[in-house]
Amino acid sequence: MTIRALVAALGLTALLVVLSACGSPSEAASPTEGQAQPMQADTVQAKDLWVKAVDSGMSAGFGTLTNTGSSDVVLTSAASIISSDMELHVTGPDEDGQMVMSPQEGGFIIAPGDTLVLEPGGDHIMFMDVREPVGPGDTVDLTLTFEDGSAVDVTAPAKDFTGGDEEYVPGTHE
Ligand SMILES: [Cu+2]
Repeated sequence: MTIRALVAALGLTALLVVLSACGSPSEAASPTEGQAQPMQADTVQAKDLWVKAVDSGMSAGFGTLTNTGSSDVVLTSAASIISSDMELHVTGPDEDGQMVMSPQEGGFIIAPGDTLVLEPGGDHIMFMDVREPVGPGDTVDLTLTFEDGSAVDVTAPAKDFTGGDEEYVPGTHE
């Protein structure tokens, strides 16, 4: 090996040491790099939730869900002890222009920073089969489950409300 080659080899080694030395701390300093995505349920902020008071049968839940994260969140199901069967519904005109509600296949997608508004006459959480009367002021426990399997428990007061009585059109309407 010539002197020149040896110097070059040493220089390269020194350069590699310098590169790896400054590589590790900068990786460690980056808070997001190499970390798992937060669970979807942890990035959703639920506000102003309420449920329509009802003696039995169908009812609906409303409020807002805000995605505070940096990835899409998909609400795929809701569950509550007051109704064995629940669905996520959208409301829109049928062929005759009458407002009807139907299941949202695949759930509600909420983009980062967006707020899903659940309101009478629009999107809502549907209680298909309430067995026990739910009176105004009662508290309804709800579990919201997201696409990644994460879930959040929320409570919603029941309120008297007339309206939101759109006709129900069971799934796969098209
Ligand atoms: Cu509905």
